[in-house]
Amino acid sequence: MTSGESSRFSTTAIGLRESELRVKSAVVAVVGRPSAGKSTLVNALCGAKVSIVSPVPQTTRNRVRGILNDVDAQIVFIDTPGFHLSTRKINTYMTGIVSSTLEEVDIVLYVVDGSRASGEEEKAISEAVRATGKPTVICLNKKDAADDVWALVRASACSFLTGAPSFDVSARTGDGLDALREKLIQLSPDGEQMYPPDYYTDQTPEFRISEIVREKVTLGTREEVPHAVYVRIEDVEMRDDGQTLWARGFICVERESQKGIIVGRGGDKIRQIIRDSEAELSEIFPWAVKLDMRVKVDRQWRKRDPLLKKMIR
Ligand SMILES: Nc1nc2c(ncn2[C@@H]2O[C@H](COP(=O)(O)OP(=O)(O)OP(=O)(O)O)[C@@H](O)[C@H]2O)c(=O)[nH]1
Ligand SMILES: [Mg+2]
Repeated sequence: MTSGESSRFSTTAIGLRESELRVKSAVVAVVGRPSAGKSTLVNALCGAKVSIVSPVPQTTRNRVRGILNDVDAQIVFIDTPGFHLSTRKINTYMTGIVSSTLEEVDIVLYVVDGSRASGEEEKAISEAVRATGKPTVICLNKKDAADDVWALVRASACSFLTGAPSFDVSARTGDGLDALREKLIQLSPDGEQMYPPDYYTDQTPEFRISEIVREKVTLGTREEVPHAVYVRIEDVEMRDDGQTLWARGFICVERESQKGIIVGRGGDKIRQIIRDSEAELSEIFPWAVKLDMRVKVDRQWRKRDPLLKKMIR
């Protein structure tokens, strides 16, 4: 389950002796172009759904922590938004998250979509990664969809980051992940467990709920709509029966027309989004989850600094 904070736990607080907590331990930034498969990879490495996934670029907007617990290792992955060269305000916030995450971590895991030719963005990310001087692992992803560009993309990534080991994987099928996991553990310094060993993420229930709802909206709509949506959870409450978690909130869009698309004919679309979200959330949490979501227009939200500052962290 989740805790509210990402801070290190004191050994006495969880009742273990210091000597029992010495493990290989590292914080790893997961960075790369939008849609490279970073979130799919973090989920696969952690063995649990930690971060939302969709074919729409820039699905991830925040730092999302996922924890890999092994017998003698604990790795905390920080999934980040896709690095996208754009001057739009929201993109500059997301790129800022990538840069600050690179500064905080022990190791960088640079994810490259091996099925897609490299471009200016790969060059810019590689430069940002190289500038950190931190141990870096290149992960060439989507091996299951590899074609003639694969070898070229690998050569190009390795030439930008000379000396960094590279791994061919499919985050979707799991192919190649054992070797990648081993390498990351090998590079990790000796240290303490940062979280109790049964934790796989540190996200708050509000954040998890808002992300799953946004994922279902993203998967159920097209074109500009996924980018125009944010989800705000106002209240989360345990029902009296102690078995049902109830959450109330808003799906916010920029325009009336987008609201119409999400509500759908006779409310069909929003009902489906809620059903799909409740089904997945009820798997994630140890309780049934019930949602009360309204769709609301919040014009120009992507241009408002105070909201973006609060939302993109
Ligand atoms: N064929 C194939 N598709 C993959 C693989 N990994 C991810 N995908 C797909 O690629 C798309 C993007 O995956 P995400 O994990 O959301 O990518 P991301 O890098 O987190 O994207 P952003 O958060 O938008 O930056 C989704 O449709 C995934 O199902 C893979 O190994 N093989
Ligand atoms: Mg992502």
